[in-house]
Amino acid sequence: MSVVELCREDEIAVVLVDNPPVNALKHEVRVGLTDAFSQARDDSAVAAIVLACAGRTFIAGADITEFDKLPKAPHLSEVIALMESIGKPIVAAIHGTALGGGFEIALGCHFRVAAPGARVGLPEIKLGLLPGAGGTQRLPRLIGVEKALPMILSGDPIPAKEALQYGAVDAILEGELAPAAVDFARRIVKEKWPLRRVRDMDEKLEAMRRNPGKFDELAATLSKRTRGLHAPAAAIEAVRWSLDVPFDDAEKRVRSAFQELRQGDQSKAQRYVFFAEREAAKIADVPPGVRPREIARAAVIGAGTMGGGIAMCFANAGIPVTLVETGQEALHRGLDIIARNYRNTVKRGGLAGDEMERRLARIQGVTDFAPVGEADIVIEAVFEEMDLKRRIFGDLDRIAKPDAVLASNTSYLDIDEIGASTQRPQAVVGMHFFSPANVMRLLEVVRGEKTAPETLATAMAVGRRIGKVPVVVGVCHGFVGNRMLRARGIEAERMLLEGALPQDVDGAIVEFGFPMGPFAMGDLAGLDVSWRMRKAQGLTAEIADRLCEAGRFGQKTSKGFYRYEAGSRTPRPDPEVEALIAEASARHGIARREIDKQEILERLIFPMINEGARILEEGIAARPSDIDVIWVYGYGWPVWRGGPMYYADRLGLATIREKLAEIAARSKDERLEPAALVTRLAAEGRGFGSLAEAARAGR
Ligand code: T1G
Ligand code: NAD
Repeated sequence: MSVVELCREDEIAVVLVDNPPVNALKHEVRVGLTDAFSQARDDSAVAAIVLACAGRTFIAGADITEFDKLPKAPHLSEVIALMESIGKPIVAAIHGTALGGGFEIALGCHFRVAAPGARVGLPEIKLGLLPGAGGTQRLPRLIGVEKALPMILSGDPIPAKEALQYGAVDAILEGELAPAAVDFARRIVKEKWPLRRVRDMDEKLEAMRRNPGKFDELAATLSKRTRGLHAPAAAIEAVRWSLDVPFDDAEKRVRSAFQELRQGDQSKAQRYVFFAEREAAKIADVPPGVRPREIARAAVIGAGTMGGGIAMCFANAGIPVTLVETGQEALHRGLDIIARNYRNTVKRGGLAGDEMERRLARIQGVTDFAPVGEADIVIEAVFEEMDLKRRIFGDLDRIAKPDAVLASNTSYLDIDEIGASTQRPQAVVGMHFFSPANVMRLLEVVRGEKTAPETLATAMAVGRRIGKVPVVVGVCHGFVGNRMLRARGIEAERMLLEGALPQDVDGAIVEFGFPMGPFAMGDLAGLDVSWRMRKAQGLTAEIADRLCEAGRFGQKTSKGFYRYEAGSRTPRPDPEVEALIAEASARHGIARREIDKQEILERLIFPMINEGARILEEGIAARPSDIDVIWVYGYGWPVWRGGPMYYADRLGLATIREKLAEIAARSKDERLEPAALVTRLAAEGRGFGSLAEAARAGR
């Protein structure tokens, strides 16, 4: 079956793309499009052409898997140039998502019609690329730079209604799209609508051409959060060319800028993360036939820091949620924080007022457990105390629906032990959200020994439905993310004793690409949270313990590893902390020394990688790429570095093994000795990536 069909509805030709699952523009599709449009051009009986797609979506872009190979002609821009040369009306009929090259080919049509639920966008920036087939030149011409540049730099699609308001689509058609699009094309022919190629539309650029300073202002505002990334700067330059470079010259420049980014390390890493995120959704031993349960209502126990955010996730996804607290005071404290968060989003223009009201109305606050009996999924987010959690799961066992999923948001505790406090451990699973829960996209789905496949599949499906990136992990202390974080934290503390200061350590990892370092992060989360946990486990952290004993819990007390001026979240070095650290070094008889950035980075990152290897050895994570997805979506690992395990492979495991041995010797910590997996793969000249290849090949 060919991936592109040409059929006729009398005088209207329909070019139909059918390349499941997302009609990606692989080489064969480009060849098929070239043939179909050429035929339609040469057939005098054809008065107009409709470009449509079979399956669940319009073209969702170029085939990303082809980017690791040499590009083959015809290139997408050549297909679009052919379309623009035909001189017969071409209508793009968009359903699902027209993304990247898919939206670019639609911009190469004279008209765009969309189904009500359709979305259009240019997400290339999320792959470390820029739109390579005219999106940077045609979209500004169609909707103006003020609208086009934010779309290109965020990479986020917009819904059909907004696209219509912007002029990115010409009509939203109800009912079956393809026949409606054919009728639309017929009207164009019958009423002789003027044919304009988007590339020839300049009127929306005039104002900014006369005042290019406005472009610089807009670009500066929009590129605030693009530190370390190459693609945003390249995309901004390309859109600037739409103002002052002739179309065809600009296209040529875009093409070479695109090729340069495509071959760059950043885009390779971001493409790796794209597929890693999709791999993470596949659970090896849960047969594809296992259906997730229908979730019509949720319940959250505890409306504290996490419970409130989790309830918002469900309300945002349109799922009614019951929020349970111990008493009215705690309940209203939780509900007030939720309402305040929504109001702030509305104030920032990120949410319409009426939509806020709808979401708030979906959250029902109670202080009695009875309503939990109506929920299909219950997520517990009370204090991190095992006895309390076991008591609550015992209550849930009696109250919750027979087929309800019972989940815990515990950060560290044993899901099997929690499950054992019920008669239905098969329904118990961990759903570990990250703070702030309504913002952070990562969700560690903790699989207990007795967690049933349906329970797991349901937790994963719910995770995707509330906009999270769910990753399955096994039961161990701290699961995957927090366990590796702890390995990093121990070495960070050691470096303070040996000579570094918090700002040195944080500075090095921020330069590497993290949004913040371990000490500023500790201050943000509250040093008392992990202090309470360390004490409960008889663990110590020399400096952090001293700070907590001095009542320095971080931002919440305006003092932690740093000091914070009133109303400011900016960490400022504090001489009191430096004195406390120097005194601790002296007490340990440690002569403080200069520790350079490279050493700091290696001692923060390599122990994490080593712990990641142990996590793979123990089967706590199914794939190295799952660990990378966890760190990119939960812990601020820079996406353009792919993740700790991907990064390790770039450096080479022989180097990692060697460095770890050095660090272990200096820190006299056998935990830092290279993990067996690191040693084996290094000896075999392999990387972590080869494990996934072996798994895929069934070896
Ligand atoms: N190329 C290759 N494979 C793709 C793909 C693509 N563009 N998009 C999806 N897949 C695979 C995916 O790996 C998965 O495979 C399956 O399809 C279903 O995807 C020239 C340079 C469209 C919103 O960035 O955002 O055009 O795991 O699980 O949740 O300027 O896929 O089943 O084996 O994500 O319903 C720009 C990427 C490319 C869009 C659907 N386009 N795709 O989401 O399904 S660059 C994108 C998505 C470009 C031009 C440039 C989403 C989706 P498998 P899925 P979904
Ligand atoms: P929190 O102290 O902010 O909130 C806990 C809430 O639970 C409180 O409001 C308390 O009143 C309520 N509660 C206690 N007993 C209850 C009961 N019997 N019934 C109903 N409500 C009850 O704590 P948090 O930071 O939201 O943490 C909650 C859980 O989430 C813990 O297990 C924690 O480890 C985990 N977690 C926390 C974070 C984080 O960054 N704070 C991140 C991930 C997971």
